[in-house]
Amino acid sequence: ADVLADFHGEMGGCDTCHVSEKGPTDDNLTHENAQCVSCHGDLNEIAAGEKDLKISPHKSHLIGEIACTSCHIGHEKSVAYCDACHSFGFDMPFGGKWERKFVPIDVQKDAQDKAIAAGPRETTDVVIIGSGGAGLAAAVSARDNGAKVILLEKEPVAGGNTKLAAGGMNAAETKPQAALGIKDKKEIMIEDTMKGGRNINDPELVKVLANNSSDSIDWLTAMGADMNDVGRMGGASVNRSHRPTGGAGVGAHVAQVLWDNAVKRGTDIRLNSRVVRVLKDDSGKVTGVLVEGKYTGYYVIKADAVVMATGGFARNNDRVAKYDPKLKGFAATNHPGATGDGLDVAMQAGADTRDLEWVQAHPTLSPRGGVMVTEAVRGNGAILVNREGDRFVNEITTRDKASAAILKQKGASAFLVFDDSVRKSLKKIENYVHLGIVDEGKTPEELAKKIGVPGAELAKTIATYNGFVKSGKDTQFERPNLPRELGTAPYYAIEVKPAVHHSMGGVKIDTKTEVKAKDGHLIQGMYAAGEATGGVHGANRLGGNAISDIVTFGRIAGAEAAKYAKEH
Ligand code: FAD
Ligand code: MEZ
Repeated sequence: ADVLADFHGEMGGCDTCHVSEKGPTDDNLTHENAQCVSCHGDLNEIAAGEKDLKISPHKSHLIGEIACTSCHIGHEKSVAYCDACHSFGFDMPFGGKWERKFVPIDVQKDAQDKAIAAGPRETTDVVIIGSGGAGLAAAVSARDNGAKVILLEKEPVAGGNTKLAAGGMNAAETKPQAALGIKDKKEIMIEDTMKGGRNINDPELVKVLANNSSDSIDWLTAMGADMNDVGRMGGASVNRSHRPTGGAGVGAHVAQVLWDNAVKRGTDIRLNSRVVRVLKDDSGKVTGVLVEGKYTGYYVIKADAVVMATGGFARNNDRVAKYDPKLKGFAATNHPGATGDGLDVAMQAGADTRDLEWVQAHPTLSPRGGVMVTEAVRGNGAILVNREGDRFVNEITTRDKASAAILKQKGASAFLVFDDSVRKSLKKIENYVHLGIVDEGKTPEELAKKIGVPGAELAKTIATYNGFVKSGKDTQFERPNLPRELGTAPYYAIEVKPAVHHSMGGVKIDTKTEVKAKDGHLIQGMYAAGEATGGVHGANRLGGNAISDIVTFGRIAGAEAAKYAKEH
């Protein structure tokens, strides 16, 4: 047997897995996955039997109910989905190596035209494209505004980049800030965002972002989210980045809360379902979408309104390098679906775009683990040192500046150095320890030896930095937040280098998330939110502003699309 299907076929024939020999009846593979669980148990049961493994492949930060078939693929080589982002290299039965080629949206034009000619297979009020935070927030608010919703996701797992988000969600004048005595103003969030974006942001969208940010925190909290820890991100004047108590990762939590609430409200969520066209009538009004169901083929859904929540394209290096050749060949922090085919769909439907040339590198990807190390580690006190053992930058400057500074260092990488008090301040660090990407030493000198930097110099750098913390002023690099001295053993280091992280540009929208066409008119029935759009972040997004963006604009998009559907 070469693949799982052969093996199961030998045991009991096709109906071991399928209802009939015709194969899957839906793109979620609902029946097939239930068959896996009926014999093998569910993910939790399998993970419970893997206590001896350092990394259990059945335990993860993915959201929703993870389908067995996300990794164990019947008629092809099985591939561990985790290996798309991590460097685990799991050895799977009937397994292959992770690889994914970008497939253009119009690759099977004839089959697509045939499906369109056949007419709609079903009808709904609102179609939402993408199951990241923007899409799920839109689904919740569209349902709350009375719309029937189908949400389509091309990947076999939900959550997009949102489920990976780590450091926090920016919001000003919030209840958690007040409880911690943090004084902030929406106006300051607007100023910080415009300055970070080099003032090319759309100021009206920035106002919507900041002015709705505390309501978005309340909205999430009312649905069961814990956003009570507040820390600092690069380019922010005050602590305004909200995340779960103790500093756990924000994205998996927010995505799970939104998923649970979208499911609770009866959203029809379909995985393995790529939208390849937004359909319009002769007057230019949206009439629905053409879906490429991985197992059921092409079909049309008739809908009054469509929300593009398809995320960015940072994982598509050909596309990134087209807009910013300096980033050619760079690794990415993103999930494998961040390829930009949503953008192609929107452009094909006549949407205008802006700021596509602005692609952001995140300064701290761990080359050892393949994962991004959150800015919150620096926000909570870590310093960046080079191979000489010296600091070289204000660690919480904006990402463009921090990334450029790291790339100038020997080896084009650096070390995040922190102590046990920083580790204790941020739960997320436990994930990095678990992944085996953190080096440890009882003293700065012992740590230095492990990472190959001069011990006396590293000890001196830490002592000098601690002096700045004591005096409250960093006279070397003017780091504005100096949260704690690095004096509690053990000491830790993570090697880091920049990686492509965020596409600031995307579809042009107005403050109601209506999509603008090239000639400036609004495309009737078409809405967009989140990383698929341009204008909110200008030339450089501030850490923590994307989760704020997707919750606020996703919420608006869902409500506006539902309202439009009701009126048409
Ligand atoms: P996504 O969450 O990426 O979702 C888009 C979805 O659309 C994807 O699932 C994709 O597969 C799907 N899709 C695309 N095209 C199609 C199609 N044609 N048909 C069907 N489905 C399609 N921001 C912060 O503010 N704070 C943080 O702490 C933070 N940490 C981050 C950490 C990491 C590692 C990464 C990668 C990003 C982080 N960001 C953070 C950025 C933030 O997570 C993203 O910008 C944001 O989550 C994007 O949300 P979204 O809903 O717009 O897109
Ligand atoms: O906004 C982000 O991308 C972010 C805060 C990432 C991180 O470092 O955690």
